[in-house]
Amino acid sequence: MSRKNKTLGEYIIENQASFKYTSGELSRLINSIRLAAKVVNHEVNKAGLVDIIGTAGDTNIQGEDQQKLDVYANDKFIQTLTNRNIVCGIASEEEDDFISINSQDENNQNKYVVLIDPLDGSSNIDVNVSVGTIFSIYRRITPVGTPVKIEDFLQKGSEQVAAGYIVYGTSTMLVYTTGHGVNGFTLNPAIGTFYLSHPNMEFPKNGRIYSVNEGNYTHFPQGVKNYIKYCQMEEEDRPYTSRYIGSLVSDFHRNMIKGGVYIYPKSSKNSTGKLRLLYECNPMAFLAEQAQGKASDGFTRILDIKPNELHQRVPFFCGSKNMVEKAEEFMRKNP
Ligand code: P6P
Repeated sequence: MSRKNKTLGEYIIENQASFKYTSGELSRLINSIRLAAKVVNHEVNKAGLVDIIGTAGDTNIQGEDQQKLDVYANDKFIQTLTNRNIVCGIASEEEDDFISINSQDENNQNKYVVLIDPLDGSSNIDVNVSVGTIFSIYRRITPVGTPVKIEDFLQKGSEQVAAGYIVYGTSTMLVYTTGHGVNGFTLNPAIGTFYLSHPNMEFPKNGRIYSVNEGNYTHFPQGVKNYIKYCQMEEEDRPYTSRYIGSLVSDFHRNMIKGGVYIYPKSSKNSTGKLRLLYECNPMAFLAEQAQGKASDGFTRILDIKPNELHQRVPFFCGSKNMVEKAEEFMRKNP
């Protein structure tokens, strides 16, 4: 059991050896994400004070208004990862295509690519509700020293070497895994240091919280409707509590601590659901499984889905293992 109050830097050094095939590069990569998280956190926390709220005028590839903090967070993470010369490529939910980072340079020995959702839940920004950053890290599969290619980014989620999120909430936390469990670090803003506050985070096998946007109820598959009614029935440990923040990172984080299930299903409005496989579902699924939880599209394990394009969307059922499996049972009966 890791000692609490250890700093993130100390933790990374201590666990360096347990991470296979790294020459310290992954540690430097996590450290650069730590720096970007502190910079973005500073802006998120003062968003109400400066003219950084409001749409940046553009819309991203998802057709969503880009809030200025979206743009700022995207730029900061890309800039930090580029300046530290650690990765050979970056893909962002806010960018139409992936970005090569000097990968055409035959001397570029960097072997990791990073996929990010720089500010998830951004519609919550100007109502002062928590938002988050999600990141996902793979080793490139094309030869080092050659230009990075789309196949480096379209790997199955099971190939991730690390994944995590920053939640900018009542406190700012960085939660991540490198395949050896999930650990949470809380930022002390007074000194700008992350401390290990939540070692070995795990989803309770059961929970009594379900997170779904019930405003879309009439558009849901019958199996989801039946599962929601199951949650609401006066029976056994039910009815459950409905909690939906509109920010995946926040709902996921609460459910991991208290037990619960998050569902964003397909619907008659979104035939493949809303969440992005590469930038949201794969990293959160890796974390969920490392925290003894489960993540599927209602039928198939998320980490087994072979992506076919950067902005692919999938239905998402994620959280306490027994709750996800109960929801999957309803989906099998009424897909
Ligand atoms: P809706 C934010 O845009 C997001 O991707 C997740 O963070 C969040 O859970 C979901 O979409 C909210 O979507 O359609 O319920 O507003």
